[in-house]
Amino acid sequence: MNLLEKLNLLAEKIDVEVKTLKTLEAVEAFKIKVLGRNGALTDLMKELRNVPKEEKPALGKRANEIRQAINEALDGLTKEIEAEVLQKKMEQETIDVTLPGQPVTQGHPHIIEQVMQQIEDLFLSMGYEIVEGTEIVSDVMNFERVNVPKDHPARDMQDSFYIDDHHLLRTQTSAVQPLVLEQHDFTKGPLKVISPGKVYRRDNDDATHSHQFHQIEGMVVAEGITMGDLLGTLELMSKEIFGENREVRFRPSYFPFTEPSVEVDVSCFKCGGKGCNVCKQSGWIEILGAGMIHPNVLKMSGIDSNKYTGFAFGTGPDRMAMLKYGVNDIRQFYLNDERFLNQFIGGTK
Ligand code: FA5
Ligand code: MG
Repeated sequence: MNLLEKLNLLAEKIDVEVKTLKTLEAVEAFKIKVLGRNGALTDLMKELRNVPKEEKPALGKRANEIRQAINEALDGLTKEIEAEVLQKKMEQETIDVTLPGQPVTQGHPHIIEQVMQQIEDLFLSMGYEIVEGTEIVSDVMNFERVNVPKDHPARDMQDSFYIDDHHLLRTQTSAVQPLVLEQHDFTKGPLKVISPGKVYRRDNDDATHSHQFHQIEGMVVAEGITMGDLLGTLELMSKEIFGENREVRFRPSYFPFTEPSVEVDVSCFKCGGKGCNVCKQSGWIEILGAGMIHPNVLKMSGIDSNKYTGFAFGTGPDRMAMLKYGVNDIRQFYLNDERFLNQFIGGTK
């Protein structure tokens, strides 16, 4: 077989083989097999050296035609395969707008936050201001300035987390009282303030006690404020949170910073007053302490206690949320179990 015949035979074989190539990898491999350094066509070109001079131009031309035809065929094939790959990818990735979307989880305020907001709204509507205190306070503000000196036995009721000898995590929002009292300008009108926030105690956790909980302090100071104002205010708040029909009782109590003092209890939601493990068999759950601000507290903040009187209260929103929603263990609020929390998405009203 002469070289021209060999070239033509190769061209025919290539025509057939090109049609079987299906992937970019196969195209590339085929190109090397034919046009590479030891490729089939390259090998035939080497034989050109041995043919008579006058035959060389025609054979060279034929060889070049074949090479060009192969290149064109393979380029075209490459484009076709690439287009097919793209098409497949687009088909696979098309968005089906009729499929249901990914659900978006929407958060909601924690149940205690909801109760606190409800209390805040009530007092804002009555013209109270909201002030924020800090959670780390001095021993002076948490205790001494509210009439609880160093050796006072009342300190035992509020065992505390100390940070150093003089600072602690506040055990009560009453720690804001001295600051609020000393800053108020009575020529501008009465003092009416609430102060919500977290407080901390070394209490042993049980169904109604947590080592971290919330309080909302309330204070009203002006000329002529009486115990009647306090009781009316507390009754209003209880009705707002628990409705008209829940039983609420006032019980005489003791706080070093109020005189006289009261505590407010709400009938236990679980036993209805008979006594059970939630209410410690008493039938009642305490929600707040309150009283008429002790003259010593006013005096220590530079207020004339003969001219001005006032009341203060410290409510526990955690306990209120328990009572309002029948939650039988305060620790549920702090476990962050969504199954529990998601029961209260609806709001408090
Ligand atoms: C006080 O903390 C006083 N500062 C309240 C006060 C303010 C009295 C102003 C007079 C004038 P007491 O320790 O009783 O008082 O706590 C108040 C309320 O906080 C309780 O009625 C209860 O609702 C809540 N509370 C107390 N300890 C805990 C606790 N460990 N876990 C959850 N709630 C608590
Ligand atoms: Mg108490």
